[in-house]
Amino acid sequence: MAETPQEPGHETLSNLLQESRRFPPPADLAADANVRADAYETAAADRLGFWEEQAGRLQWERPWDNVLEWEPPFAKWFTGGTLNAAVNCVDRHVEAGSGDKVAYHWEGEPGDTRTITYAQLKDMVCQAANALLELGVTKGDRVAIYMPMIPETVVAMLACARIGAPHMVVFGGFSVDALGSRIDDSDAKVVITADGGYRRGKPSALKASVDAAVQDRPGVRHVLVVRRTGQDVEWTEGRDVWWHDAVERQSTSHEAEAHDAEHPLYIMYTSGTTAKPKGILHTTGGYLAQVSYTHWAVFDLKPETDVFWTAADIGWVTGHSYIVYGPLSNGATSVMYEGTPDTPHKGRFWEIVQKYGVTIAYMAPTAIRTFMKWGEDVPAQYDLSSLRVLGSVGEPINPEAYTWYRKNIGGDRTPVVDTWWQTETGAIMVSPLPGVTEGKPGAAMRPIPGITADVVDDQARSVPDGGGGFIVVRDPWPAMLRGIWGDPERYKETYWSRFEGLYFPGDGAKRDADGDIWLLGRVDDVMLVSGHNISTTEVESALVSHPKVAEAAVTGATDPVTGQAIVAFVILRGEVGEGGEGLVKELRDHVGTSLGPIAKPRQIMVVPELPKTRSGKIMRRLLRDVAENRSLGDVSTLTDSSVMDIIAEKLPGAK
Ligand code: 6R9
Repeated sequence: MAETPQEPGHETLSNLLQESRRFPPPADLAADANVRADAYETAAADRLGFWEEQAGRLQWERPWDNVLEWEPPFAKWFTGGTLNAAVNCVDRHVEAGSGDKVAYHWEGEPGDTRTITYAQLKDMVCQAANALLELGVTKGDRVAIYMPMIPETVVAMLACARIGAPHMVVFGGFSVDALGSRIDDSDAKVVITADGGYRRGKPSALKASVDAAVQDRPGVRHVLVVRRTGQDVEWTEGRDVWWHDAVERQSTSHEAEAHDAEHPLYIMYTSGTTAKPKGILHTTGGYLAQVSYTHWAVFDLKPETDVFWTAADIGWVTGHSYIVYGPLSNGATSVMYEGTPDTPHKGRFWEIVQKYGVTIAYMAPTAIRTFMKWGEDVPAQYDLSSLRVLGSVGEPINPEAYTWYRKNIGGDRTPVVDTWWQTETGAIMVSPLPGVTEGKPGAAMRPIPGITADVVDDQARSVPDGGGGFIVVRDPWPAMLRGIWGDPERYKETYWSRFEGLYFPGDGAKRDADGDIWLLGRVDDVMLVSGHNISTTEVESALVSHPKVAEAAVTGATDPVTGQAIVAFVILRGEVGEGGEGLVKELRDHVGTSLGPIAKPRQIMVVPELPKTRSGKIMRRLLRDVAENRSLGDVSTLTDSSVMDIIAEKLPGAK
């Protein structure tokens, strides 16, 4: 452990380096894999040529003149080229004879289902595009989308893309304030919403939040409303329009214009910690090229036979890239599910896998840890033998969660790809390749072909094997953000000022003895305890490796003696109950044995829930507020704001 004398602030704990479990790719998958080991070298030898080849996966109206124009830190990819993202996702598959192929097996939470073919999707997208034009939306206008997980959400996004109106999707769980501030910042002209959606067995209202948000925002000229739940809604004549009135009477043909490769495709806000949310801007050609390539390469997608399921919300970048643009650009068949994993029962996800024969499933570690908490008997009741690749995204996956996922969901057979990326990167950046990489629980392994990510120390020097520091990206990549909407200075400052000439995503990382990369969470979350840098991820992983713990969140709280002290919040596994008297000591000792005495939490609190964002990320800053007895900061991006009340009930200090 990190007792070796080094300069304070430089050491990393070494427990994860001891992970010795290895899972080589299954022989049949490797033999037939989309990507082989030589892809790394080929891409490195001619990076731009490699991405040019990937852009060739798409249908271009006019080919590009230049692959890359790079005026650091501003990149333009495939300049001079023109294409239409919606045509690439839909029309071209229909034209190629795949109109009858299923684009989405959609499953509503109450159990209603819809099957949408590529031909139907094309008609719906054209109708919606015509309706948006009729509502006065023109190329370049921003359209806000605040929707449940229903097919019309995808249709709305593609209709915007088709006419060149950047969409701005706001997660349906966000508050009125969060929606309002995003409408302001992006200056959206139209909001597309639904009366409500189903969550946890009940219709939850969306239109009411939109009403509250647009009330004092006359810039929003129309609200287009899908009827999903049939619940009562308030109606503002002239402004509000039903989808079934405005869209369904439109012609199913719409001549799509090809847009510049650099035409804005969408804006997606990331919440940040305290500051105002950043509108991350993505453009068309480079984004689509990398999303399409990574979806095909990282999941070994066979569009003819696979059934792909990203169990995430479309209001998260993961939904944009791997429910919508990746799968559709590859002509894949996807599953889309509206609701929560425990409605009406805890086996809902596995029932869906069994029902549709899902072959590739992609989800967040937070979901996996929840399934661990519910116990392995739940998935054991379903036939999951169709699965051949599993993916993880959103947070570091603890080695324990990885092995549980592989064993209980993947039948000890499927590779698990731990994919590291961000809203800002647009697409997967660091990940194993399922037919090439020997899986190692907890490690995202190495940059995918064509990406030059590295781990550097605070002087921007590449760290040797066994070293820790920060993840950076050396060269521009096609799906990179093109900036922060309306704020180029903040873009430079946030991502390009920490290390000269390098993109800094804000995550800590280390390189193990084999040279493989481990992501350690946001650097803001790193704790400094008696001069030692300790990552929250490592303490959390140590806690989760205890058989009684399902989930753990760790934060640093100011401490008069050690500078910062480690405070842990744990959720126990279902069968453990309250845990009993000796549990806290047992857990502290367990962390001490796994990581060393310095990493022992000062305090461990057993809680029923943890505060999380739309993507399942734990909002550690709120826990820090609790640990330091402060009133809570901004909670508008919590998926469920009642969680903090539940924690408060358990803990005297929390308000
Ligand atoms: C796709 C997405 C980005 C942040 C990122 C990092 C964390 C995502 C991860 C991961 C470790 C992984 N993150 N994937 N950390 N291993 N496989 O999550 O985008 O919501 O913008 O979050 O999520 O901290 O910087 P976004």
